[in-house]
Amino acid sequence: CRRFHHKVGILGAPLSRGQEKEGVKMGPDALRKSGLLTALQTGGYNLKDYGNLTFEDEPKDEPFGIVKMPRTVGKANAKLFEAVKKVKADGRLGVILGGDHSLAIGSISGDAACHSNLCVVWVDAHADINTPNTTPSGNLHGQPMSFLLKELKTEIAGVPGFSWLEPCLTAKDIVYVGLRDVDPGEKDIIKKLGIKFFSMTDVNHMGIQKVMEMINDYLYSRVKKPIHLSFDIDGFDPVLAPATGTPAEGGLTYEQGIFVANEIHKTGLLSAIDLVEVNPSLGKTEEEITSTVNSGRDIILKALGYLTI
Ligand code: 5AB
Ligand code: MN
Ligand code: MN
Ligand code: MN
Repeated sequence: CRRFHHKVGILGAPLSRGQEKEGVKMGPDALRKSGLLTALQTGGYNLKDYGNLTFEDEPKDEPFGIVKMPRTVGKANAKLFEAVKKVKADGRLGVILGGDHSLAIGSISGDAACHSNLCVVWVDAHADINTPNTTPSGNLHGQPMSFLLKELKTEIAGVPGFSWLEPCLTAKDIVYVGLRDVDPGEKDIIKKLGIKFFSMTDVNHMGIQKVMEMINDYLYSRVKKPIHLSFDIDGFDPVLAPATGTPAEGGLTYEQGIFVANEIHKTGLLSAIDLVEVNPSLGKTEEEITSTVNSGRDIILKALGYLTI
């Protein structure tokens, strides 16, 4: 595992059972068709396309409490975990195209298997830190963070499909950007664990530049740590990225999102990026789909330093 590389590995992860809307499994191909790979090739990146993983529904996948499709989501994440480990073992920066955000369980675990000191920047309208006990919806795309945190290990004990998983992060390794739709149970957890976050209110008050400076100081300025960027497209404002399952008003502008990605590129520490929750079938017009997909594509390109001088 090397820290600095312009070797990139693209991996499609059309997970969809972490939520209930049709179409999010088309995310990877929509991002591919946006010209992502050709841009990187012309940009001189050493690119390897690992293709799209395939996932199957587990038979008789009864809910665990109210948690839906646990075995299906667990097994898909185990597969993704192995695939991301392989990309990292090949010495490549991982680009994981989603798919719903439950894929962060496998993606971040796979990245952390290569980098024990991994830190995570999570850009999202939502905190995705519900536990099987606090989830209001039962959807696993609202819970990945609770499966990744060592502090919450007892909360996820016994969820079928996840016996392969060992939590790899601690609360101080993560920072949120863009929060604006956080459930009461999630607020309690964030407070109790002292997780660093910058809500949209914070972004609006201090500006995205100050936010990124503070993230830099907090996460990686003292000790250089590899960064996993988990970017939920609903971190963007729905005006820009409407084709997603759980849009929330008052999100990041295009320029703010691109600024975040560029700041992370500039650290030279990016290890992998997830681009999740793009759902082309939820665009009401062609323009809504294109705007959503191209915004996601541009985040990836900017995080990789494409066209950056
Ligand atoms: B996303 C909600 N908090 O748990 C829940 O899009 C929404 O990956 C989760 O951020 C949204 O169901 C999940 C109400
Ligand atoms: Mn979200
Ligand atoms: Mn999310
Ligand atoms: Mn570079």
